[in-house]
Amino acid sequence: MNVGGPRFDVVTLFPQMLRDALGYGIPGRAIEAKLARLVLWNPRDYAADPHRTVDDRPYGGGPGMVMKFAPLAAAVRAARANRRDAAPVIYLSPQGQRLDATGARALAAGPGAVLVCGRYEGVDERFIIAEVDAELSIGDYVLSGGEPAAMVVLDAVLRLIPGVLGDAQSAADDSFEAGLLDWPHYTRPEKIEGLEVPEVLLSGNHEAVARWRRLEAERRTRERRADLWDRYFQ
Ligand code: 9D3
Repeated sequence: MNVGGPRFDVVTLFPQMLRDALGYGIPGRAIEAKLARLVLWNPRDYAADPHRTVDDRPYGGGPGMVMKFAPLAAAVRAARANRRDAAPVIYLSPQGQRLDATGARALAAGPGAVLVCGRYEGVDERFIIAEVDAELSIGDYVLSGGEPAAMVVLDAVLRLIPGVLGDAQSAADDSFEAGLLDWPHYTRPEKIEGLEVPEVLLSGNHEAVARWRRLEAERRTRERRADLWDRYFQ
């Protein structure tokens, strides 16, 4: 079960945005190595009229447009029918539960999901009622659509799939996985505009280096992110 890693279907009016963004770096490698699958669905391909209309004016008036039920639902149903499992349909939306490390870990460990990206002012509420299992936000700021959020979700999730990261950069070592911010990093040269590398990092004493890094990570977390620090000591 779940051989080949999780499968993510993304329903989006701009599939090339996702293909492009997830073609690089760690997510690119994960997909290339078939440790995860990405399948893109465009609601415009499921619009029945000659103009392939996907949006319409909001009932009640006001500015902006709303994504129509029919093309969206047809695209999601096509994605679901194309899967052999019953993965959740997740609508990326500012009204959703906020993504965190726990949520990313759950998505990486499961079968995947059908991610739905909205554009314009949002989608017809009846689409959410009929097709959506959960809503997911990436934070309290306004994006121009769900696509950048889907990129963030998939970037965070794909790197957690076993085999995607090498042992050398194991996900378990990451700051948020450990519950701490990162420590400071330095590389050559030893002196830059009067700024020197902390001596311990040049000492060759691996125990002392590990102690220093842990202390710096803790200090920075305490000073910059009291919220994370409190959870670290729960
Ligand atoms: C200015 C538009 N707003 C009117 C009150 C509402 C609004 C509509 C559509 C706000 C954002 C969006 C598009 N955002 C997303 O699709 C989105 C999102 C986000 O904006 N912030 C954080 N997470 C997400 S997930 C999807």
